[in-house]
Amino acid sequence: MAKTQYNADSITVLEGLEAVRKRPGMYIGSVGTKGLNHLIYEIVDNAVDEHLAGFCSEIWVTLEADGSCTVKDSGRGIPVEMHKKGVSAERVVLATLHAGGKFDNEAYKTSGGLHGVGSSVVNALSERLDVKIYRNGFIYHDAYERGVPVVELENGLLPVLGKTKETGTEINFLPDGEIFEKTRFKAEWLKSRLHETAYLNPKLMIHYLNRRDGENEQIDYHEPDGIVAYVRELNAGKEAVHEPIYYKGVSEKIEVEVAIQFVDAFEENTLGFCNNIFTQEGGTHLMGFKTRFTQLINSYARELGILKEKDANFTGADTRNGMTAIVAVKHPDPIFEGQTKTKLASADATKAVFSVTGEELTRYFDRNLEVLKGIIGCAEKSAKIRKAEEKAKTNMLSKSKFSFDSNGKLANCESRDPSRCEIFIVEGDSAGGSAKTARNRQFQAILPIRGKILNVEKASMDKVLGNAEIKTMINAFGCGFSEGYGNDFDISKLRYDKIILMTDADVDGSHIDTLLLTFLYRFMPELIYNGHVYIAMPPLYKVIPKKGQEQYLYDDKELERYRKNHTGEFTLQRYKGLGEMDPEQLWETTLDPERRVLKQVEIEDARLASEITEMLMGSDVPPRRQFIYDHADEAEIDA
Ligand code: 0RA
Repeated sequence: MAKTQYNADSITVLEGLEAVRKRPGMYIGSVGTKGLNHLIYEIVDNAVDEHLAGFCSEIWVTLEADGSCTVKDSGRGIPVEMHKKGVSAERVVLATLHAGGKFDNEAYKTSGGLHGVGSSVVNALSERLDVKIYRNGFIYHDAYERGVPVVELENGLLPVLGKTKETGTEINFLPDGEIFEKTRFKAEWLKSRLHETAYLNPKLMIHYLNRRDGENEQIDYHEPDGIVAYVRELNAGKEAVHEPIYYKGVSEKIEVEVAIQFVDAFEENTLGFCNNIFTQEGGTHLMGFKTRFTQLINSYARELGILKEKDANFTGADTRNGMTAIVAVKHPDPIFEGQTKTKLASADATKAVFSVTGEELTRYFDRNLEVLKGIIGCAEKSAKIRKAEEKAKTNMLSKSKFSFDSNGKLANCESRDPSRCEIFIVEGDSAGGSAKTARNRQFQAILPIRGKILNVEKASMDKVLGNAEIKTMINAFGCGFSEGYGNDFDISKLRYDKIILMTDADVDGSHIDTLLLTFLYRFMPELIYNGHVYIAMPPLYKVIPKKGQEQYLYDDKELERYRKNHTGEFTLQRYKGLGEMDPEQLWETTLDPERRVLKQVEIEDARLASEITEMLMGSDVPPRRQFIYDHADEAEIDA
């Protein structure tokens, strides 16, 4: 009698999860490392929902030694009671695909993961998933394999493991190697995400524990100062113009919370969130904030006589020069759009943020005149530079618009079909020369660059645009560029499907990669987001055995493996740089699409990259090297 009854309902249940296994990308974005990490975020988001509903103060996230992940929370516990479908509600939560809101519960409307789905998706994509529920004084247990329950129910209800005074949910899951390309969670991304969650939920305590071999680490994320602390952290190490400004309010049933702090720098860093979700592509909430902020600064500047009657208004970008801001809204029923569904589209969010910002910032500036003057000072600086640079830009572009290669170094390819074309940015003239000989001129263009390119973080706009290397790249790519003050970028004009950085496998080469990536990130970020940027991986060694095949080895691990698996005598040739390879070798190892190894540059998210870029371009060298090395294994291999 204790046997599980598979009735019609449970069959549809299984079909529901099959859909997830068939098209995982639809539910978690991708089956790469990003999608893999997303599994953890789905469960954590559910726990955060419990927090938002007022029932959960702590979350424990553990990367286990066996490669699985455990997420435990002190919420109410997933309901275990009999559901109208005839089984424990837990089975309905974990084994049915929920279209949208969880359990028709109004309290849950302000929550939700990126794709609006829940734990059942994680269940479907896990080789195994084990759940313990602390509720009603008991610990209940259930388990699944690839979404299929493997625990027998008793009259439809879960078995009890024991008694408890606690409440909450504990889910341990192992991602399915049949679904994911790699099953190793990226700890750095997870930590960054958990920290962000802590900033956005100041009353929440998140315990992170890494038990994986050689990585043991334990961090508690608790940020009682919330987004004010977040802004401080983003600005750490920079010269602040004032103490952070904080305000919140409710309008149109939308909760609005904002923290702002200006620093003495020519950059803007405004991050938007809706219901705890980072809106990478921005949206209506930021629009409302920016519009009202610009209006306020302009009207105050006139009132104070800083802008005279004849003066033009500050532009929006002027008023945000040096700004770091977080705009977080809680929307009862948000609409997301955009390529990655991370752009808030709800029109009422514009109104709400506009109105709360107008009211609260006016109140603040009226009482803090010095802060206001400091912020207007940032706008004045920006306007001055903008005017000078607009001039420089017109001069520069009018000179070079139609000269395709301003210093004659580019060896372009013959094809004009961008989907086939590749451009190699090659370090050094000698490697550049070899590459020009070695390439397939049909579709491979070579652009040699000499030494270290300009550090765009430190240089002014006219200097950047005056730099020969950069000018040549902009002209060669053909898609223009975007920068704080204007946007001429048009990806549809891109002349090459792949932009491949080809530098020596040493620290100098990595430094050049970093400078090039910084340039691309700042001026043409879409190229990175859309996966057009690659790093070529030239081999480190060539082994020439007495008997048998010569072979290229791409890193020390491969060499180690080779030594283990080969007994005979062999000569080992170490390449110090690309320049040491003759054209034929260069073709075989680095240019030939059939044999080369490329890493696609993937930026997990713009924030992380921007932080790293700034950190890198600071004056101290050690973290810079560290990044370069760390970054090297981040990118996914595209052989
Ligand atoms: C459905 C309904 C309720 C809570 C949950 C699901 C829930 C899911 C997860 C996933 C991880 N931790 C979780 N905690 C709770 C409402 C519970 C109630 O009304 O008692």
